[in-house]
Amino acid sequence: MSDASYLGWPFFDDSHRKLQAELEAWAAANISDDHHADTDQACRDFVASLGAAGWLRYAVGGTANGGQYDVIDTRAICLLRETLARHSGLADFAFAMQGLGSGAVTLHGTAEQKQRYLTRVAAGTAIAAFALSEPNSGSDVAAMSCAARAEGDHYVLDGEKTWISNGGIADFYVVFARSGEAPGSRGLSAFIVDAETPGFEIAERINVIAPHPLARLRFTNCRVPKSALLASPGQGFKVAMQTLDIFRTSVAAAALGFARHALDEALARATTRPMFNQKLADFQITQTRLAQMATGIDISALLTYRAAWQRDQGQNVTREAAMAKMTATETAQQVIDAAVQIWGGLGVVSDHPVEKLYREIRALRIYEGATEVQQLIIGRQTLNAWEQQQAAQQQ
Ligand code: COS
Repeated sequence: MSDASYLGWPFFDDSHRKLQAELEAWAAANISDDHHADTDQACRDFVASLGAAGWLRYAVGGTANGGQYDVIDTRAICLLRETLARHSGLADFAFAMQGLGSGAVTLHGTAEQKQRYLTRVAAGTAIAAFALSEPNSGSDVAAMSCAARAEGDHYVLDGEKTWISNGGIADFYVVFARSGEAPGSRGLSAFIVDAETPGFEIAERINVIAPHPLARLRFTNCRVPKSALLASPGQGFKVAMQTLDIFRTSVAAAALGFARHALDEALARATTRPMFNQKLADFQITQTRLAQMATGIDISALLTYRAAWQRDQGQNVTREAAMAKMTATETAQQVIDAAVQIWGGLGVVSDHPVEKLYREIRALRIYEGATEVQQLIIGRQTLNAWEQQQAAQQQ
């Protein structure tokens, strides 16, 4: 069992501690991180079991639509992701994508959209996906070219999306497209597209180092009713950013879960491996490495739960979420690398726990805003704050 002393931090209340304890017990009894021969099926199974056990209720907002609370509790989803990630990367993925894929519906859906989609997402009977990236527009969201033109009571979508998690198994996709109200970021809109909509197809399934359902999507004359629009036309960029503001913090939490698992593995090895008539853990060089791992984990946890707590207070967290995501994912990569080193040759054997973590962590430094995008966000916000301070002093 990993260090749980952080649960005593003032960011949490008793409901969070209870949630974490119950989830830990459930995960220990129900989650297996064995090799999954069929990743799609494993993912569907995780969604179904997380839904049946009630954990997906935390991924959506609105008690009338199956949500645990009216507003998503960011600390709860972070604790869920951290705990699930410690047990299984794919279980965490299944939970996270239900939240990210339906986040825009929670934030901006009409009562009808929420009832139709969120209820099933929370029950684990519908799988959600978030379709933002394109072959030529990943970090630069405002450059997207997938088009949505209004035609009578419909919008017609044409173009492609790529790197779409749950692509191929999702029941619906929240798709961002250029509707053209204005150039750049002010001319995008968000739509809910059901997987069976004519004109929608999976163009390609993509295999990655830590297998999970992933695809390139193609829209060809794909007609969706105007009732599928989320928020107002032209608001798509902000809808995407607001969704990412919630879930980027939870990516940090998942990285934290992976890092805690890696430290546990490293400790188990270091305290039992005989070497030069003592144990690996008796060498100061090992202790130094363990100290760096433990400190990096606490730094990540502080930033992650600061951002989560701040959002739960109703404050803007664009900067804090970026700091948490950047730090926790980069640190987890280092912690896991150190765990592999401590395990030596065994650490690179296929499907060894630390070898799996080594593959699992890599994508987190890229998706939902690469580290470089987080740096851009933090840098811009730091400069803005400085300029505002200067302007206020000059008045
Ligand atoms: N919440 C609400 N509104 C936001 C926002 C946020 N978090 N961030 C930006 N906006 C608004 C801005 O206020 C601005 O509004 P106005 O047009 O009214 O002035 C508008 O959105 C455009 O913002 P900005 O000028 O900062 O946009 P940029 O095109 O420069 O892009 C980055 C900013 C790079 C931060 C953005 O494109 C991004 O996050 N990229 C990474 C995307 C990503 O995570 N991709 C992975 C896909 S999910 S796996």
